[in-house]
Amino acid sequence: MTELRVAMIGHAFMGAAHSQAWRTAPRFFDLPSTPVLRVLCGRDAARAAEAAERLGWEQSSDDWRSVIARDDVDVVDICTPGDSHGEIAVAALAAGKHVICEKPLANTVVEAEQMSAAAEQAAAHGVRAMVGFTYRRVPAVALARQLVAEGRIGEVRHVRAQYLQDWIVDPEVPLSWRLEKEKAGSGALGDIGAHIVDLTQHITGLAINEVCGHLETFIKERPVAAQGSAGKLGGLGSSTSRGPVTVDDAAVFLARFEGSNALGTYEATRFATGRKNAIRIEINGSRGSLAFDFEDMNVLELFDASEPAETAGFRRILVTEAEHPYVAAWWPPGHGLGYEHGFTHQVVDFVHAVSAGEQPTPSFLEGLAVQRVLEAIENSSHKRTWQEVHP
Ligand code: SOE
Repeated sequence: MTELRVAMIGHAFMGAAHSQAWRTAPRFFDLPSTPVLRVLCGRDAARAAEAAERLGWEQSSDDWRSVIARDDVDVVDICTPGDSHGEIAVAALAAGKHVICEKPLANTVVEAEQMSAAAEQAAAHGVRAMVGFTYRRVPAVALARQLVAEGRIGEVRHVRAQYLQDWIVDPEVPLSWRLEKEKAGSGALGDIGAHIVDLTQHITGLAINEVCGHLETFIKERPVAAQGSAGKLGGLGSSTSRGPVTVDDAAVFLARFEGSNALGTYEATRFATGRKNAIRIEINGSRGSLAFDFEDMNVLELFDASEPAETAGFRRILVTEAEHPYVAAWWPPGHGLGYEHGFTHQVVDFVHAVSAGEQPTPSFLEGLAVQRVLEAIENSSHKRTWQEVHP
């Protein structure tokens, strides 16, 4: 059994999610190589050391450049804010390390293009890169994609997607990196809109080629965060001074798809009071419909229009059977999976692809495609017109 020695850069919310995935994957799945949690890296040496201890890493470092130069590291897992994804990923690929990078791939299309070009060059030498759109690996989502591909709902007419959160409804929630354009690129659009762009393209197999959108920032100034006060999403503790919010709080957009006359309607917001992490996707086709809500993530709803009208209706499929994607490795039927399992499945698929010398998905090219959609939505909002998504 070979080892796959991992270095993780960043150790906040995503770092914790990725750490549990690296630890858990080989315990529940048969893997061709065993992940080794070699080194965790963060900007502050003491905090990185504490996180390494808590999250199960052998060593810690405060210098990502020296980490990616190490001979005893095979994979670099990037869990930092978007403004450093490009620099770290390009350098890691050039150093011959496989890369997993958190979503969205980058803060701009230009950076995403550079990353995608670096990934293409690296692939020629057998070095692989993947972007972490983890919700693809929720079993109900993976099943939805299978059912669409099998033609169970026929031709797709409507793609309806919402990603609803409410963690900054309170105007006193302080500023954090997710509310800074320089660090995050955009707000709800890139953070959670990126997920529903990726998910709907993944489930339907359709590529968005035109968009019309509007972005809104409801709360334009917020308290400056007090030092060392960040909660899971950077939302606790504030000082008395205030600073500008430089990203969108919410994004709505319409979309058209290449080679299809399907209509897409999308909403990504951090202001859906009461909704915590509601990723709602409904696909209406000529022969049926599918509906998913992450707040009930073990369920996929299916409507089959060929059934007799008197008994037809949305059926709740409890996606916990061994026949369902990824589920056989876990618990008996009905016992359910959670948020963290998507990250474990991501590691499982990554390790299989890398060990087999294959391209893991989603590739950086797919990450770039999402970035192009996001940019077109921003342009549309500024210009107040439809915008093509340029390949
Ligand atoms: C914060 O909005 C966030 O953590 C996103 O950054 C993640 O991608 C999503 O999984 C949950 O919400």
